[in-house]
Amino acid sequence: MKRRRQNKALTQAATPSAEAQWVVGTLALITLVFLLSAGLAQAKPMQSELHKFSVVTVASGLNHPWGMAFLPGGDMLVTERNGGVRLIRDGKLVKQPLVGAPKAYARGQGGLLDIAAHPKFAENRYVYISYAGSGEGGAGTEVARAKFTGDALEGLEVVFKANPKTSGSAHYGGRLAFTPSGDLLVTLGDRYARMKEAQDLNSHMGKVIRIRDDGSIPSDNPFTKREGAKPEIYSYGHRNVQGLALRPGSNQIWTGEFGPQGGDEINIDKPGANYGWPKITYGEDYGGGVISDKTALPNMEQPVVYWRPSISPSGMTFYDGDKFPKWKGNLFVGALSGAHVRRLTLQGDKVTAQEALLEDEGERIRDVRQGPDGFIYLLTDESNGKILRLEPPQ
Ligand SMILES: [Ca+2]
Repeated sequence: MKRRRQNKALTQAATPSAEAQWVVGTLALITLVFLLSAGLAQAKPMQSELHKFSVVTVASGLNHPWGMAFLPGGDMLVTERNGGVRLIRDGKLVKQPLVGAPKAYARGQGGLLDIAAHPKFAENRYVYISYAGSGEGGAGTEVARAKFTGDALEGLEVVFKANPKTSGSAHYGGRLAFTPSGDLLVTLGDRYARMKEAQDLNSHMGKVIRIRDDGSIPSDNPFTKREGAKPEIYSYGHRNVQGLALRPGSNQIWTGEFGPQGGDEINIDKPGANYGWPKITYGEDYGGGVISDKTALPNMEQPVVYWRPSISPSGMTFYDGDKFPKWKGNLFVGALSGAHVRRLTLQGDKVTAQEALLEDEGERIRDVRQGPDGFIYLLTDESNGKILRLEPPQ
């Protein structure tokens, strides 16, 4: 009995010590988590030809983030390829994906793709989302819009479906941009059907299209009066366009597309124009086969620049902010296989210099955008994908 009491006393004596250990352990863990999150927010200094800059991790833990949209008031929406639309509010990633997103065919390169806010978002709350949608025949690029209520998407409504749907899960295109007149541009890949579709005006594959915000056809689209042509088509002969940017101070639409092995291109997109794929190309088939022995043909557009070997140009943007004055007017292109951000200096419509930024980071860059704050935002294409921000050094 006495011994038992003694044991109990020992046990009791041990309890505060265990608690103390627990408290110390928890404090250490909290400190570690704090230090780690402080580390995430910490700016990593970088040197480039024209500017020193810092890379800040805004958020991590995103599943292959694909597109981003900045909303008035400071919110930011980011798509994840596996189906999530994520909200970044007050600079922090909200834990749960938004309810009400379109159901995407998330396989291969398919899934949720880009997201864009309506130019009059402040009035109508519309956001537009592109994605791979499944249906009869396989899958194809679709665009839907919904109203962002502040914590959910409501009233999802499909405004465009690429026709035909086909098997396979590659080359959806999917980049979105609004023109100054309020029309929506959508890029559509060739779905890896290179022998025919991109040149066929009766197919949406391998095209850039232009629609009104409700999905109807602008009357001045180039092929509205041509029999057998899809009236949404704005330009054709593309392979897989994932770069789309309007050049500030001009009416120019610039696109970037993946070539096959070699032959990635940046083009100035003109209504009705043919960009040549697969009749002309600076690339070759994977493994070295010939796709075309021609790099130019009459009535087919030449790229502003092409890359051999490939860098895999994805999202891109012109910089016109005031945070990096010497980068003003430059085109920034996210490179996937190249794993860097390519900065292009332009003189008129000519590329006069190129620089690879963030090469040492080795991140596949899916999208590049300029934020309303004048900083440059990047998405990394990883299962633990990140939103990175380039800002002047602190
Ligand atoms: Ca071309």
